[in-house]
Amino acid sequence: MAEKKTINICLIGQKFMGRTHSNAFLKVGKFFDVPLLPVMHTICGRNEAELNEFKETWGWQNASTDWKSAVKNPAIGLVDVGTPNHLHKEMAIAALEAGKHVACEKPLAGTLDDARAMRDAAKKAKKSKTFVWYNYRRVPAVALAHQLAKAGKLGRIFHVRAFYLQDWGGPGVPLLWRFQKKFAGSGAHGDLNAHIIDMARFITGDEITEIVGSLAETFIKERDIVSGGPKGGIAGGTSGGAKKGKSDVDDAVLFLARFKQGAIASFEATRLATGNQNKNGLEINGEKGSIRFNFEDMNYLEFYDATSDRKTQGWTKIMVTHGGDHPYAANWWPDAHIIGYEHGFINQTADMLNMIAGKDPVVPMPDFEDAYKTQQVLEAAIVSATERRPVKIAEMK
Ligand code: SOE
Repeated sequence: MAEKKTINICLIGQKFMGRTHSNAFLKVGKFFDVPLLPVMHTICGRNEAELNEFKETWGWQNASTDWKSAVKNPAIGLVDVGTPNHLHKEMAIAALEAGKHVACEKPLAGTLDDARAMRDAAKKAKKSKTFVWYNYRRVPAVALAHQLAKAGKLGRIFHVRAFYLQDWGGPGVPLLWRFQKKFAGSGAHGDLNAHIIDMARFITGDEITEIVGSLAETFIKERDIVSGGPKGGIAGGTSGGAKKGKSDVDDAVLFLARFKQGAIASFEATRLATGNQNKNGLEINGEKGSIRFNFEDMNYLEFYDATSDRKTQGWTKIMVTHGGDHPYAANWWPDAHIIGYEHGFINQTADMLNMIAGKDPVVPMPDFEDAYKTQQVLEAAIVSATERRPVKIAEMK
């Protein structure tokens, strides 16, 4: 068998996303016939002891606490940024200036200014490809929803009803970086609304043009300061005791929006929807049909075909695991041998490697330009909530 070409990866970040991405680089070549095999060359992080352990656990060849040198290493082909949002800009731009392909965690950045600088740097770096980890696009059920809408199965779209509900952000959770604007940019909004805005744009193929009204709420205004400064992770973390610090991000943001082709939409993101752990979903209603998705039941897409025989019309619960018909399914298990959260990341890695080799992804991939559009919507919703007015996306330059 001919030896495959390879590409050396430098991943910055060794927490939750560091693990999902490492797992994806490790597995992709086993399940996909990719034109380039990723080599897990360098893992970067701040805590040397943790980093060395991470390197051994996941099989990275090198570990470095100096990301600035690591991204310039001529051996590296793809830099993957999996750090808190305030670091995305500096890291991604340094990697682009070093001529690398760059993958970046979502949201593109904590602020619209940072996101714009990243988009502009990507435009300048003509030889580099950019990718953003909006991983839910590559859940087979979501990819199928995109394909159905594109094939006209929904017809003209009237409604988008999107929600991302989590409940880990109660008062017992300390002041992680995710609760501080200087690190995260925003709270549930940038973390969760970012995903559903991206998913809604992806499935409908349409763009949001206006935020009509928006509500941002911080329910828990002070949180325990963690010893040793803000820690990563989403839950857990140890409280440092009596000292409290200000949480200056939203815990929940709800907004209404209009799409260019006339659909009207609602979006809700919260970390305090008790009983909902990762309920990321949406319903889209069109003239010819509707779709429904909920990540907590991620192997299914529900479809209502309004053009079918009236006698038997009803919601069809499609198990999106059929290799011959469903996106990405052929790379996994036989029908009905279901997949999980990590597979979206592995599917995305396969598409990124294909794209670097000049091939098409299975479904469209967000680059920095595309993710900037999601960032504009995020920003417009915050302006709308703060100034209590409708905001056109075109105002968000
Ligand atoms: C935490 O809210 C989090 O890990 C997000 O940061 C991810 O993007 C989301 O997919 C799951 O929840």
